[in-house]
Amino acid sequence: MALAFIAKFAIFMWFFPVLIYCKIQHYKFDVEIKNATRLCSSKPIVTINGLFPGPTIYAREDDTVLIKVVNHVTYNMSIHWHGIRQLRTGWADGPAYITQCPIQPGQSYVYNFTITGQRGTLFWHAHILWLRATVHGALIVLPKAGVPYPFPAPYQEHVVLLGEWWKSDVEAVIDEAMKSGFAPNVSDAHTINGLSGPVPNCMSQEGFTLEVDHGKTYMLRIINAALNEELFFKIANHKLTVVEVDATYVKPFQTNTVVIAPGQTTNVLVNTSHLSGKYMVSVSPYLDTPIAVDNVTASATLHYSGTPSTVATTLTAPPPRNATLTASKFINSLRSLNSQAFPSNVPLQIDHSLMFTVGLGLNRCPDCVTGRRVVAYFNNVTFVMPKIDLLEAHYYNISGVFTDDFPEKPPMPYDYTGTQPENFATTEGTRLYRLAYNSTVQLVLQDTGMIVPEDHPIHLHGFNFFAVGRGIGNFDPEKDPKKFNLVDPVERNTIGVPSGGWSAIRFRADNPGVWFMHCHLEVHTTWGLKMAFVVDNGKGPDESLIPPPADLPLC
Ligand SMILES: *[C@@H]1O[C@H](CO)[C@@H](O)[C@H](O)[C@H]1NC(C)=O
Ligand SMILES: *[C@@H]1O[C@H](CO)[C@@H](O)[C@H](O)[C@H]1NC(C)=O
Ligand SMILES: *[C@@H]1O[C@H](CO)[C@@H](O)[C@H](O)[C@H]1NC(C)=O
Ligand SMILES: *[C@@H]1O[C@H](CO)[C@@H](O)[C@H](O)[C@H]1NC(C)=O
Ligand SMILES: *[C@@H]1O[C@H](CO)[C@@H](O)[C@H](O)[C@H]1NC(C)=O
Ligand SMILES: *[C@@H]1O[C@H](CO)[C@@H](O)[C@H](O)[C@H]1NC(C)=O
Ligand SMILES: *[C@@H]1O[C@H](CO)[C@@H](O)[C@H](O)[C@H]1NC(C)=O
Ligand SMILES: *[C@@H]1O[C@H](CO)[C@@H](O)[C@H](O)[C@H]1NC(C)=O
Ligand SMILES: *[C@@H]1O[C@H](CO)[C@@H](O)[C@H](O)[C@H]1NC(C)=O
Ligand SMILES: *[C@@H]1O[C@H](CO)[C@@H](O)[C@H](O)[C@H]1NC(C)=O
Ligand SMILES: [Cu+2]
Repeated sequence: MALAFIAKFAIFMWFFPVLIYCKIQHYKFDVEIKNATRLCSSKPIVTINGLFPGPTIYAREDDTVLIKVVNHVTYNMSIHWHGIRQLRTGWADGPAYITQCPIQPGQSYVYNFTITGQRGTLFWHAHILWLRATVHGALIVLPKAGVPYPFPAPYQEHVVLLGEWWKSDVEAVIDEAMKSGFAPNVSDAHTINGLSGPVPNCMSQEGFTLEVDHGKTYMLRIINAALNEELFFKIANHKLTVVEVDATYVKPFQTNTVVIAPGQTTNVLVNTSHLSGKYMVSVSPYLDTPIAVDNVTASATLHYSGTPSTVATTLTAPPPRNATLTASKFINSLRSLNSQAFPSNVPLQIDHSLMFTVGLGLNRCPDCVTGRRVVAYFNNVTFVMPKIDLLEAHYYNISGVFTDDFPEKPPMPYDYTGTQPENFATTEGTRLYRLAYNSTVQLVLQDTGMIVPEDHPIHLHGFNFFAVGRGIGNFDPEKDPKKFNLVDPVERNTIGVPSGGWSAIRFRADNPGVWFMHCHLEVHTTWGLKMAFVVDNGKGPDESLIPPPADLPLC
């Protein structure tokens, strides 16, 4: 794996000059079953081009990317280009039944999008069933040719993809949970670039090795592609300088520990200031409420060139799973660059002031083992997936697929983080919230204690947003907005709503289409923690959704 990784990197360096001149990047993704053999368990997995993790996509800002996805497996497939804004090209966004019907077995679809106004580390992943467990890879957007990073150029860059591994088939795991009505099994191991390192009760003990030279600066593009777990990332005896999250630059700051939720990316600079040695890289879960977690630490090695492999690795102790202060300190350190070249255009006038509760509930389920099933909601609405995609329903005015009456406030206000209502039931529906083109939104996401408070990483498609505020307890509409950061709030596409607390975001609806918003813990998405915004076309020439491509899959 290490060799394959280095080889891929070498290929990238080799093709680097090509990228400078090509405005169109072509990729072919063959969806195939491959037998994974170098991991915790050997089993057939769904892959792209037989690789786990999948291939890295490289492009530059302003490039058009064409990816032909050919489905050779028996599962339906769709792929999401996570964090790509897809300006007017919602047809290429990827979530199944939201912006497209699935690519069915034997079919293909060309994702066609142009990367505008973005550069940095993103990733791609399957957006159907639980297939993203193994169907994911990095998507690197380099700055325009000749445009430097707003920090000293690193000597080398490396992708560090974090994931979760189940010994069982992931679809069997979620199917079993849906039948029982309760939580699915947690994973058996975490992975760093597809390898777990030594893990109890696992077949492979192999770990990823990053070869480094002394006295250089390396940039690590860390991506959390795990299904259900927020993660801590550390390197023994090395400080990390954070320079970017979710493909937006941040004011650099130093930390020992990165916290990263599923759906988030973080670029860090690492100085190889030691003369030699082997240093442990640890990846461990962050979950600060008493529910089951895969508590197995994944490890990789930072290996200084010339250090004999017999030398003992310098270890690091991962933070405890409930290290809330470590996580909060990291999150509170994030500030957007807000420079002349990269201004923070935070909306100051708000057209839609929204508040959504985020949490879990319990509904009747005659077919489930106990007659009940855990569900999840925004504003007490458990989202029901439609039979055809919402974007086509919107574009072709097909009635009966969705309504646009998603509640702008919780239907029944109560002490969200205090005593919970006795009734944990939710309503079920396919309800969207409608926005006029270029209108502005403030959205307060309020966690509830229903069943259990929990940190929810909420991901919005089609936009970046500014994280203007965050707090513990119930949001106070009088006091809390006074403390909002409207100057240099971090800009991102996935935000953690702290357990028993709230996060406030702002964005401008300058992208027509239907845009999914959901928890990036896959189990919560499955349970219904999802909704969508429908953004109408504007009046100007470049303010309308483009027509659907001819090969858009049919339902
Ligand atoms: C996958 O690998 C395992 C262990 O090496 C082997 O037992 C199994 O037959 C293989 N399956 C396939 C489909 O190749
Ligand atoms: C990609 O989409 C653009 C419109 O956004 C269109 O002009 C172009 O022909 C498409 N390319 C392919 C190969 O389909
Ligand atoms: C889930 O875990 C239970 C208990 O360890 C085990 O019996 C069951 O087979 C697991 N389910 C799957 C799908 O692996
Ligand atoms: C890493 O090295 C660069 C260049 O020597 C220096 O500017 C920077 O402060 C160093 N960072 C850390 C975390 O030591
Ligand atoms: C992980 O969880 C298992 C069972 O839940 C427990 O037995 C074990 O001690 C835990 N390990 C660590 C390192 O916390
Ligand atoms: C974290 O969990 C440990 C072990 O369960 C406990 O001793 C400690 O008090 C907890 N720390 C916090 C900050 O909750
Ligand atoms: C859908 O309805 C809108 C507004 O009524 C109209 O402008 C548009 O042409 C209709 N589209 C189709 C495909 O019928
Ligand atoms: C959610 O909706 C259900 C079904 O209408 C209702 O019984 C319940 O009281 C509502 N709960 C809240 C917190 O709004
Ligand atoms: C969007 O609204 C802002 C603020 O009102 C305005 O400055 C801008 O020109 C508008 N953009 C478009 C494309 O209409
Ligand atoms: C695949 O998607 C199509 C279109 O929505 C659907 O009819 C079919 O049942 C799906 N197949 C499977 C195996 O889920
Ligand atoms: Cu969640």
